[in-house]
Amino acid sequence: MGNKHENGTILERQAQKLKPPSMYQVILLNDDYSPMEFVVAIVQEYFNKDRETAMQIMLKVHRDGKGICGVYSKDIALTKVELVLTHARKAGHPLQCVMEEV
Ligand code: TYC
Repeated sequence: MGNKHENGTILERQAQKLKPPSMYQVILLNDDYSPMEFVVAIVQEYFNKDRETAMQIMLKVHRDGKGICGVYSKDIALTKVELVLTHARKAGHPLQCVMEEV
């Protein structure tokens, strides 16, 4: 009854406070030892890129020291970093993968 108006007021206050979730870039870092073909395969497998795009990202990392593989919500970005690092360590490569808030 009279609550209707109060609830409406509360919902409006909450709506004003809502912010879109932060997004995170997942970034590969260059090193001297990870094979180029291995990095291309990682970018294809975990970041859903075709071979040409994966090659371009790998070459950018190789030349510039780092490169963005994708932008994701926090939990997805964290999972991708973990999966890439686990795969790289199991394969015996020192590939580094980090996330940065956009
Ligand atoms: N620099 C590596 C080489 O010459 C290739 C490489 C590219 C490594 C990208 C890591 O994230 C990387 N074999």
